[in-house]
Amino acid sequence: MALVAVTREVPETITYCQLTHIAREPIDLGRAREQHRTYERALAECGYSVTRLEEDPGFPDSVFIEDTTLVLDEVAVITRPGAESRRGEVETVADVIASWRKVVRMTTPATLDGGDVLRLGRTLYVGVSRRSNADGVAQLRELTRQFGYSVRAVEISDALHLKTAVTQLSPDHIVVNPRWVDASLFEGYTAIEVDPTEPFAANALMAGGRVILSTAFPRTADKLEGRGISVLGIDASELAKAEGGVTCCSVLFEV
Ligand code: CIR
Repeated sequence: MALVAVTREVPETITYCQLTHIAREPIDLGRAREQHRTYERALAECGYSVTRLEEDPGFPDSVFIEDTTLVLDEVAVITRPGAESRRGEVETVADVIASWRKVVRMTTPATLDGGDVLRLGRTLYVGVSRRSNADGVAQLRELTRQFGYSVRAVEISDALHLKTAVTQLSPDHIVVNPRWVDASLFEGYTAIEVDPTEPFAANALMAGGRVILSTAFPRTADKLEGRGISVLGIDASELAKAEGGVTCCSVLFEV
C-alpha cells in the first residue's frame, strides 16, 4: 500500500480567483508557491508520495484541485464544479487520475465541488452550497451506490464549502465550526469545536495519522493536541486570500 497526493501548481493568474465571502487582496505569487511547496513537504512528511500537476494559467483557481475529483478506493468521480470559470479544470485531472482509478463523470445539470464532500467511512456527506446542487447530490448517490456508499445532503450556512465547516481528524474525531454546520449530523464521531476566534480552523487535513493545519489557528491547534491529535502546522496565509484552506490543495488516496 502506498499513499498518493496529487497537487497542482499555483497558477500565475491566481489573483483572478473566485471569491465569495472575503474581499480581494493582492496575492504574492512567489510566496504562495513557496507555501505550496511547504505544504507538499508536509504531505511527504506524513508519508505521501506527491505528484504535482503543471500550472494552468487559463484556470485561476486550479491549485484547488480537491474540487475537481472525489477519489474513492473503488472509483474516482470527476466533478462538475459549481463555478463556471472552474469547469475546465477537470480535464487534466481526469487524465492523470485515470492512471490509478477507473474514472466516472458527473454531467449537467449537476454541480459539485469536492470541497463539499466529507467522507466518513462509507458515508459521503455533501454540503448543498452555492457550488453543489441537489442534482450533484443525486448523481453522486447513483455513481457510488454500487460500491456501498450512502450519500447524505447537509445544510450549511455562511461557509463556502462543507469542509470549510467540518473535517475529519482521526478515525473517531471531527473538528467543526458549530456556527456553520450542525455537528450532531455526523453520528459516531466526537466533535471538537474550533476556538471561536478561529472560525476557519475547521478545515484541517488528516494525513497518515497526523493533521495538517494552518498556523493561523494556534488556539484550535492547542485544543486538538490536548485531545491527542498530532498537528503539523504550516503557513497557508497566501492561498487563504484566495479562499483556499489546507484540504483544497490536494487529492489524497491509497494505491
Ligand atoms: C473558489 O472560490 O473556488 C476558490 N477561490 C477557493 C476554493 C477552495 N476550495 C475548497 O475549499 N475545496
